[in-house]
Amino acid sequence: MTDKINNAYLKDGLVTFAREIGFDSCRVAACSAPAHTKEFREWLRQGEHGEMDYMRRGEEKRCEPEKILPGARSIIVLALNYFQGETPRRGMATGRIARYAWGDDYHEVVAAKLDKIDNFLREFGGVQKCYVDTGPVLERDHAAQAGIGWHGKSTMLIDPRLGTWFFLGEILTTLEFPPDAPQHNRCGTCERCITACPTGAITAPHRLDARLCISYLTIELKGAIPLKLRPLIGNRIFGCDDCLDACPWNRFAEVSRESAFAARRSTTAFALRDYLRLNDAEFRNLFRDSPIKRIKRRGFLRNVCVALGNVGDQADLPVLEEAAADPEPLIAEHAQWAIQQIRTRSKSLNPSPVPVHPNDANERDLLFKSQNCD
Ligand code: B12
Ligand code: SF4
Ligand code: SF4
Repeated sequence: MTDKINNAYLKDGLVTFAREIGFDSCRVAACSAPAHTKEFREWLRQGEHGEMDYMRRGEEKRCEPEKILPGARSIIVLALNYFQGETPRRGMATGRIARYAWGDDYHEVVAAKLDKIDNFLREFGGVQKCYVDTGPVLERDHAAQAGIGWHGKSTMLIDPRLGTWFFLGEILTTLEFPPDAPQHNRCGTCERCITACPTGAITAPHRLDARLCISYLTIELKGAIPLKLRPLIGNRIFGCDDCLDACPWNRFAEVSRESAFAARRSTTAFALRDYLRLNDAEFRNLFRDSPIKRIKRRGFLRNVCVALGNVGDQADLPVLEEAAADPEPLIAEHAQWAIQQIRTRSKSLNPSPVPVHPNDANERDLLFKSQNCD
């Protein structure tokens, strides 16, 4: 009894401390099996994780968090806003990078903050394990259980204040804190995310086939991007935000307090063809401490070639010809494809521009009015 009272006090201290070090939300769930293990296992059985083998390898631990930290009693879930507002639209030739990658790599930013909480709890005898997208944890299930937000139909977790623009971090701890209540689902009859997806990757509410998702294709997939999906990628070169941009709950989003996520010029204002000129050292230098460095020059230039194939013109051909002779076969093949696309387009009497999805603020507001969210 005394322990429970003490831990209720400690929880207040924890939440205050989390806020002080920059987190936007800190809530607690009991350490128990996630609510959607059945759906997760089915997703794996259907192969919808594609080449993300780590998802399959961690199956048992994801379904039973006690296997990660024996004696764990609570899961502390933290949310960190990364929204940066709008950047000026610079046209198709700039390429689009998902907002989460505009600034520094969140893995490092969030992990450093989680370490501080770990140290804080150690003083009270807690043993902890911290994760931010780095371990076998079904993060969104625990976050929903703790009431950080609700499961959107896009599979994104939504907080009514932050929208979808936040990262999650978890701390499994042997300390037992009073759990928080879940939030009720406020998607209502809305299905904006499902219709906004350029590739049909959200195959049903709460179900995403990663093999079709542009985020997967441009970040997780290591090899060639399937030919039939290339035209659907448009000018996206790292990740995708279409189902997030479409979500009416994002109209409430406020700019993050975290300066590490401030947009860099290299992620919001570079011409596609300038990226194509980067050698390996320049690439590493340009994307130091950015999540983009993870896919290396070969993955990034592969994506840039696809984007140029979709939106480029004759002026891009010289730099694409150089890329077509790149010693890295992956880049060379995608550059050849892009050249072919541009030549076919310029021969055509009526070149059709790549469709862009309606995601600017005005249009979103208009659409929100016609939705029945909540
Ligand atoms: C693998 C992965 C991906 C894959 C697959 C995504 C997916 N939907 O599965 C790819 C590469 C496509 C991807 C893309 C993105 N990702 Co990602 N990804 C992950 C990762 C590592 C695992 C997700 C997972 O477990 N997938 C398995 C499926 C089965 O689970 P799920 O999609 O989360 O679905 C849950 C719910 O839908 C629910 N559920 C299932 N059925 C039903 C039915 C009902 C009725 C209900 C209510 C719920 C429900 O249960 C599932 C399990 O919790 C997590 C980190 C982590 N360790 O959890 C980050 C994570 C989910 N990604 C994140 C982000 C930011 C993104 C992107 C926005 C990045 C971008 N802009 O390009 C996109 C968003 C795409 C999208 N709509 O999800 C954040 C999401 C934060 C948030 N607010 O939700 C996470 C949590 C990373 C982090 N620590 O911040 N990602
Ligand atoms: S991130 Fe893009 S491709 Fe993936 S589900 Fe959302 S809208 Fe579709
Ligand atoms: S777009 Fe609509 S259905 Fe999709 S997650 Fe947002 S509120 Fe839910």
